[in-house]
Amino acid sequence: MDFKRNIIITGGAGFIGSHVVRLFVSKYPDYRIVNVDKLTYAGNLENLRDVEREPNYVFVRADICDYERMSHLMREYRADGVIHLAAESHVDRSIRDPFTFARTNVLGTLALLEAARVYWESRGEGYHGKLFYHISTDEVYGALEMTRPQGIEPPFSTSASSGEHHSAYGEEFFSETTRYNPHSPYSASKASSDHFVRAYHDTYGMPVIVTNCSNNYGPYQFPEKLIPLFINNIRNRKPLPVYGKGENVRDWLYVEDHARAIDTIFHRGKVAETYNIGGFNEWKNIDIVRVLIRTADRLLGNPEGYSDDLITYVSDRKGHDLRYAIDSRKLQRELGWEPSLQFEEGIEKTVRWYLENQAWLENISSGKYQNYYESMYGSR
Ligand code: NAD
Ligand code: TDX
Repeated sequence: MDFKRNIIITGGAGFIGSHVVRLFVSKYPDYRIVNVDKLTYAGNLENLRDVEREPNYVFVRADICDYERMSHLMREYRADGVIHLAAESHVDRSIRDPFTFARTNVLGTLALLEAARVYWESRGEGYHGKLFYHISTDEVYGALEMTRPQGIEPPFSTSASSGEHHSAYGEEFFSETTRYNPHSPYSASKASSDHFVRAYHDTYGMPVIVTNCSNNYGPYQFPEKLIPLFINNIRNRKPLPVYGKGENVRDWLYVEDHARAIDTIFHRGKVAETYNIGGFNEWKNIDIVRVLIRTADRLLGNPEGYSDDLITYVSDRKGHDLRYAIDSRKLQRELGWEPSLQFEEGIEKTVRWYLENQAWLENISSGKYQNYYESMYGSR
């Protein structure tokens, strides 16, 4: 069958990637979606059970650092688009094991870029109709100051129809022109990969887009990250390890809204541009933890306040960035994208999903999942 487009999505078995694959496979039956994923501890094909039999979906287990393999896949699937999400994504792991982050996030991105460049140039059609779309993070911009008095009630950050926005936590936001200033090995590796992608545009003329998004939350996130970890711990009556004083601020976006933004930008974004993606939704960690406790206790039928005593303050993360806040007005103004969900609604859906999908959590936490897929797919 001839497809209108052939798109390689890397990291499609991970948290955000699985939502992007699901959206593209179902919305564009005339596109072939090739999910290229190494299936590290964070990759899980269970996340894609509902699309795995679709005729326009292909899964390939491969490491993006393997240049020969990436070149082969570009040719085999006649890829005209790449949406690159594969990465090592957890800050705490990057502090313990920075080399793995440099390898996958920097060298892996470079291998993929080079494979795309060589293939597209070999076709002799120029770069017409091609796009290398790189998914990155707001963490590359570093940390913002807290400059406003505390104690303002939610919503902590609002965007008025006048285009103005306000934050309870500070005057500044990250814009597309904010200078890069990464602090963790994770964000340093993502910053480096962003630079390589832009260099491929400036040097070879390759059509690229980079987007930098705020913290995502929602179903299928690996339970090492704050929100799924804490929901799981509340359910199992385990301590909730809050780093430092819980005062750090993150800007949260529902994962399906990120996937929709990726769809919009892939189709209508301007080549060589950067777009920031976020929902003007800042929360202090400790306030998020309280919302999670309240929601989970209600859904579990526990009395109000039942899980409050699980909060446990632990040593702070090394180099812990104080505040992230994304200014996404360019994306709203130029491409008309807006987040669809209010935070309260998104959190309710998310807590409910993890409580109802205990088997998913147990499988990936127990290592049974890895053994199963090794037996299914070997080391291919
Ligand atoms: P994740 O850790 O859930 O998934 C990463 C996926 O990449 C996994 O399926 C894993 O198997 C795969 N992978 C890792 N190394 C690979 C390799 N060498 N070759 C092939 N596949 C490999 O990550 P996520 O949270 O879904 O993040 C996806 C992307 O979005 C990352 O690039 C991340 O930097 C970026 N991002 C994440 C967030 C967030 O809040 N999670 C926010 C902004 C940007
Ligand atoms: O146990 C915890 N206790 C705690 O206080 C964990 C896991 C986290 N935290 C804090 C650290 C952060 O301030 O909660 C906040 C959120 O932590 P994470 O869920 O680890 O996310 P973060 O470090 O902000 O990074 C995430 O968003 C940006 C993703 O993991 C990145 O891939 C993305 O680029």
